[in-house]
Amino acid sequence: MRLDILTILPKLLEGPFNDSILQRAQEKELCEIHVHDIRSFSTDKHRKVDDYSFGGSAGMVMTIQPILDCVKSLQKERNYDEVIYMTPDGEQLKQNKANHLSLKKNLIIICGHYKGIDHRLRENIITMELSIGDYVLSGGELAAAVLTDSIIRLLPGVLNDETSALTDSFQDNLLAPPVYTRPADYNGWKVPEVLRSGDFKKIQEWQENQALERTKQLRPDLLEGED
Ligand code: 6GU
Repeated sequence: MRLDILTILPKLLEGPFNDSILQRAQEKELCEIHVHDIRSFSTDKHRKVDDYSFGGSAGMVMTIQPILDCVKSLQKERNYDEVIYMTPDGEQLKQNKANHLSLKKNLIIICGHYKGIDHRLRENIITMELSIGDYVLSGGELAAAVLTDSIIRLLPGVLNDETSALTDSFQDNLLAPPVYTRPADYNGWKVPEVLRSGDFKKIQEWQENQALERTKQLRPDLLEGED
């Protein structure tokens, strides 16, 4: 899988992509992540990437030219499955969307700033608009990092058996059961006996039951819809 991320703040994305699981996935050549500085595509002599909003509402708007030129230069090289725009008014990212995107080959992700990008880009080149929740971030970069992490960890070979994504919360619309490690008794705080019984069937039943009960209690909405 190849991800091309367009941003005016490339430095913001260096941290998340150059550590831990995302770094290892790239080193193992399971994915390529390319960060592009939108500003370097600006034909303006001051490398401007934004301008005043028509109609006079407060705040600057990201202009068409540098973003469109960057997207077009990428699309000349290869076919992209989606051109994703990160925006608080997009569809909220859920596990099923991450699963779906992890099967794609090439994705472009555009990070918005200021009051957003010129709406004509959204009408003409964007194929998917995603938000990561009902709150506003200063820009799309952190949201793009969240999206990227949620996709890359699902690629075959990125996680080992012990960290397998199959046992994550949300994969089956259930929260994960509680987990414990040694010591079995920490000054009187005890691990549930069943987990130490060695009875695999009983342990599995307990975990399934805990997952269901915790979901009912903490996230009953997950049990209602398909999302
Ligand atoms: Cl994708 N962008 C911004 N700026 N804020 C957000 C978001 C995205 N998702 C939630 N809040």
